[in-house]
Amino acid sequence: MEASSWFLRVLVVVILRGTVFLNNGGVVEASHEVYMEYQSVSAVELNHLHRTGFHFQPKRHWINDPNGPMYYNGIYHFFYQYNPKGAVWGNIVWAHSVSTDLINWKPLPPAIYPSKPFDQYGTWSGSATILPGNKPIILYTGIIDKNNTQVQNYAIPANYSDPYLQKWIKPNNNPLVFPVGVNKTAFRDPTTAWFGKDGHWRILVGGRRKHRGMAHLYRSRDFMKWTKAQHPLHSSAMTGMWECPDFYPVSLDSENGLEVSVIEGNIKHVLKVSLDETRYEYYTIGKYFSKIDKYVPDNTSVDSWAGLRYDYGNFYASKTFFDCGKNRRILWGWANESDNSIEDVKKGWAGIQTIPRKAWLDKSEKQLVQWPVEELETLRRRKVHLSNQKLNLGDHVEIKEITAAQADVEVTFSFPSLDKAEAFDPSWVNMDAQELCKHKGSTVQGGVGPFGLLTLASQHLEEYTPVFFRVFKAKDNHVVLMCSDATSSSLKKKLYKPSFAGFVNVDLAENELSLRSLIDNSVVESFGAGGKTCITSRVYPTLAVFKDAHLYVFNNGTETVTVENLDAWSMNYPLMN
Ligand SMILES: *[C@@H]1O[C@H](CO)[C@@H](O)[C@H](O)[C@H]1NC(C)=O
Ligand SMILES: *[C@@H]1O[C@H](CO)[C@@H](O)[C@H](O)[C@H]1NC(C)=O
Ligand SMILES: *[C@@H]1O[C@H](CO)[C@@H](O)[C@H](O)[C@H]1NC(C)=O
Ligand SMILES: *[C@@H]1O[C@H](CO)[C@@H](O)[C@H](O)[C@H]1NC(C)=O
Ligand SMILES: *[C@@H]1O[C@H](CO)[C@@H](O)[C@H](O)[C@H]1NC(C)=O
Ligand SMILES: *[C@H]1O[C@@H](CO)[C@H](O)[C@@H](O)[C@@H]1NC(C)=O
Repeated sequence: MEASSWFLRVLVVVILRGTVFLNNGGVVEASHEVYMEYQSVSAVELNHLHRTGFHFQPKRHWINDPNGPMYYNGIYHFFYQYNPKGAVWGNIVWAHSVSTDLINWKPLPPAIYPSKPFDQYGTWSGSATILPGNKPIILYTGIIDKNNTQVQNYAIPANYSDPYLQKWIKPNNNPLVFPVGVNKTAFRDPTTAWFGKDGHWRILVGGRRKHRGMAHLYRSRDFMKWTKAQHPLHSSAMTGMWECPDFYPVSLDSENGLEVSVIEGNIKHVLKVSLDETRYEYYTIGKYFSKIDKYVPDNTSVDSWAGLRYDYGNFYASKTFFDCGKNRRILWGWANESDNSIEDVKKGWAGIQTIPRKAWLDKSEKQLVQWPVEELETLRRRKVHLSNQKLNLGDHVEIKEITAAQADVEVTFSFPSLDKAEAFDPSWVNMDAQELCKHKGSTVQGGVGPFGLLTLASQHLEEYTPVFFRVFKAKDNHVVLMCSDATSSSLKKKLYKPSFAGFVNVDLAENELSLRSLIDNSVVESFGAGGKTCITSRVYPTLAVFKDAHLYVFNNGTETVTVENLDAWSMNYPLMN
């Protein structure tokens, strides 16, 4: 991904001796900034203030998309877009780390970097496929000229017996796919391949035709000679460039994951795309008609920028893989910074990966459910427990004796009834959740809610990132809003502080709502109602740091809320690159 975004179009911001000149160079379609001057400014000293403790990060510099995650001979491989020379986007290579538990990571030399005519201007995102005979192969996007022309290449391990697959070869019959009959600067991010009954492999490549986003489909018998299908697997009007498509089956019978070539049986399919224009992703649940190679979203899935999202916060360019070791599908996503590039250069690093999540189909069959991989729990240390704690209007109760800046919190709230729920104004129907949360923040008193956690809070609440629910009564049902609101997260002024939010499609018959938050210095990653709605916020407190960070449960609704159960743990540091 990241093609035209970072290169040709857009704002070119040139920084010279501390002076910022804005030079609007051409068609502005999105606002990604290319900091030419900083692309190769190596970090000298690292600022540890907001570095995360247990999220995936390299030692220094810029990272973006997760690439080619896979499980091979007992080892998890994780690749990612990385600038080895600086803390802003540029000089991108495929950095490589390995793990046996998805939590502790050992760094290896970059696996793929520009070196051949078919990738000399860039080695961008892609995916791994394990071919028959247990042979991994990577497909990735190469940039072949200054005009940003995109082709699809492959790489294979130099030595299949090397347990870490450290060295990768890019054979000379690359590229495998030229951009013929497609927009050549909007043609990237090949998926993992699946195998059809007709003996052909299939991959998707993200693209666009004018303003229609699409997943181009290619077929091959031998994985080397690829033919473009006449029609894309799927497309959607007015969505712009589709980056990082991901397409996989989900089981209707179990939470177990499925290998991507399972195309029949009691299953549905998921198609996820990353929208370059909004910098958000959405997915649909639907049916894959394998004989005609068409994907049709269910009529319960919204197929546009307003569709379901894995995560309603800083989360992009995600990718899943099937972990055959534990029979689960695992989701990785990139969480970018919310400060600016000048701050990133100063701190010497930018970007993290969210905690890998297990993903499966919800019982409603209308959405996915996500949960942090169980291995994360090995980092839990000191634990505090709270139960049966009543919270009246305006109460906030501190959860003490854990490291509140680096914690894992699971809590269940209950309320006696929904009678006091605020009315859902019919005019809000067209408002998105984030807009609603902006108006109905944690300090706007309600009926049932707002209640939840105040994370990364300073002692006197000069700073706090509230993660909370609010229940509304609509004409025929209740509407549950979940917010992760960065508005008051930092005393620093020039930061991106969005009121991220999503609706939670949950049955309130039990009068209960649960929440889990992974709090890690500059990130709060939250899972509402057992993982039905997830939100990641990047925040940079100035007071609520290290030992001075606090954690509270709170209620600001007129209905009394009870903390039925709360478990919170201090989180340890894993081995991190
Ligand atoms: C790049 O595009 C320009 C303008 O369309 C064209 O003149 C030039 O030949 C192209 N260069 C390459 C390497 O394709
Ligand atoms: C391949 O890796 C194995 C295991 O590390 C090693 O024993 C062998 O020497 C390697 N082969 C070559 C050609 O490097
Ligand atoms: C091709 O893609 C580029 C990059 O996204 C875009 O600027 C251009 O408008 C596209 N061309 C057409 C004809 O859609
Ligand atoms: C949606 O599809 C289901 C079957 O897949 C059908 O029973 C239902 O009537 C459809 N609903 C609408 C509104 O089209
Ligand atoms: C609850 O709302 C009041 C009134 O808006 C506000 O002053 C207070 O800070 C809120 N409490 C919390 C814990 O957010
Ligand atoms: C992350 O950073 C914020 C603030 O600069 C931007 O608004 C987002 O568009 C950006 N997200 C991605 C995926 O690049």
